[in-house]
Amino acid sequence: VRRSGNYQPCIWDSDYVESLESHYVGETYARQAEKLRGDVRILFNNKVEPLARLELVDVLQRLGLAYHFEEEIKRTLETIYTSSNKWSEEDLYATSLQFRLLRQHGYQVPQEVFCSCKDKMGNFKASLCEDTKGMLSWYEASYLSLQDEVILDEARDFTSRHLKDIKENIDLNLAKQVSRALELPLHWRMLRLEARWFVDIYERREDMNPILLELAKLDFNMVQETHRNDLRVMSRWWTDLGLGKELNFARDRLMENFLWTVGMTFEPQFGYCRRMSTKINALLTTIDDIYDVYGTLDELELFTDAVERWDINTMEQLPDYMKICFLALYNSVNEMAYVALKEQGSNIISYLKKALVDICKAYLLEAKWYHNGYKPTLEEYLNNGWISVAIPTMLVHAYFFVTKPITKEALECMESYPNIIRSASMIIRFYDDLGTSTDELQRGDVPKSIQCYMYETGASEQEAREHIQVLIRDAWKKLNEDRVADSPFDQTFIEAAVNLTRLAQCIYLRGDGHASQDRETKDRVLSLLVEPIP
Ligand code: F3P
Ligand code: MN
Ligand code: MN
Ligand code: MN
Ligand code: MN
Repeated sequence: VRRSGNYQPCIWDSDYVESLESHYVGETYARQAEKLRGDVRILFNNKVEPLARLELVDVLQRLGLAYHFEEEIKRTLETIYTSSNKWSEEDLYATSLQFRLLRQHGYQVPQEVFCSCKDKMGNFKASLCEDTKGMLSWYEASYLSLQDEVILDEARDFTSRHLKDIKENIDLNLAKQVSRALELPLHWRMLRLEARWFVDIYERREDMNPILLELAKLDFNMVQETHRNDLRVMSRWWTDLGLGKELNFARDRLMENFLWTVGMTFEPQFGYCRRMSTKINALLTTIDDIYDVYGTLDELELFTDAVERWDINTMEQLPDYMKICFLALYNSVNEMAYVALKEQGSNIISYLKKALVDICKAYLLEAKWYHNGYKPTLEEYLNNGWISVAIPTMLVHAYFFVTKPITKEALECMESYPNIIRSASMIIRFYDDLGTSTDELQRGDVPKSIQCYMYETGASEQEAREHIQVLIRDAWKKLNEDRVADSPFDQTFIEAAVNLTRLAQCIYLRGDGHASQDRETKDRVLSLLVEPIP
């Protein structure tokens, strides 16, 4: 007997999505933005104090404007890095800010810069706690830790413990930042959502610079406009494709699938990447439901075989509902390969196909486990789970959408999935399981990481969830190392992997934000894609 995911219907009407209007287009806005960017460049020259320059970089990043000032930011940090062997030991706030920004941009800065925070007994000085701004800055810095950095682990514990305790009447804006940071550190947050939030905070700050504020609002709205354009096109594509309606056991989630791509690369020039990645996401979400929910084991073997052979003749063996899905995948992916061949002269079809075969095999293995009632160990589950979470497949495709030229070195590296992809995927598997496994088990599914750990160790669900949180923290340290390690990939691709991790954290923070259509999921779409900043 066939199952259904019993997912809520899609709440977004495609006519509504396609009729969303454009406001922030045309010469006037473009010229205004250009002028403001020029004004900000002057700010870079005016600020001489290292701390003031670091703060400018920080604010630009938080406002979502850093991508316009990459050169200026690079030069600023380079100067600070080379000229400062002196870390201002007196100022926890400045030291932490400098540490965080330098590490974020790939500079090697030792954790030992925080040694001066300890007393002779090796404990952090109690007096530090009085400096809330410094503690917050230090807390955020501690999330850039690498593996085996004990001082930073201690700093994270120390700062989070004391930030939770702050009750004195501190500045309201600062209090808001503290509670938000305690929920999730800046380093883990989805960029666009953070920018949207920070614009409101920044507006109320005493030291607010009106030029930065105006540019931040205008730029956010102009970027949102390009996203809306991509979204309209993809909504039309999805509606015409008709899979969401045809396969009514599956999630019909164009908006959410699109949101993943905005989380991955938001900059206006990557529209092609967003559009093609939306196709991949929508197809994978549907195929995932075929394997997890609807298909029989025999059918799933046939589908996996069809993808492996990548031959339309094998379509004949598939049941009708799979035929339409297979052909949609086959046509979409071949078209992506066609564009790469035409524009870059690279034949990438075997790479795309391999990524698809890998995920179908991972899906199939989970389906076998489920149908046989098999309970894998956590390790066994994760060896497969980092692929079945779809991130490797998404990122291999995304590589081709953002990279010019495609290099032989990167291709070779891609075949066996580089560490940056592995680390990001593993973290996202954990986030996904924390957010979705309750519903999944109710629906009938393999044990996810939480349950595997429970069976293996006899832990309670609560303990298992805490254990997964520890694994996430460790995996982030690995990801921090991978993102600055030597690799044949450019920064856009590397940051895409990190950004996907941030997005997943946000999607799954309070449940299954990919499938559910609740208030929070809806608000996220509205504030990022629909409503401009007033
Ligand atoms: C991992 C999945 C999905 C969400 C991934 C997001 C995409 C493809 C945009 C579908 F493929 O979530 P789900 O929770 O059902 O994955 P799982 O691997 O747990 O079945
Ligand atoms: Mn549907
Ligand atoms: Mn699933
Ligand atoms: Mn699945
Ligand atoms: Mn899941």
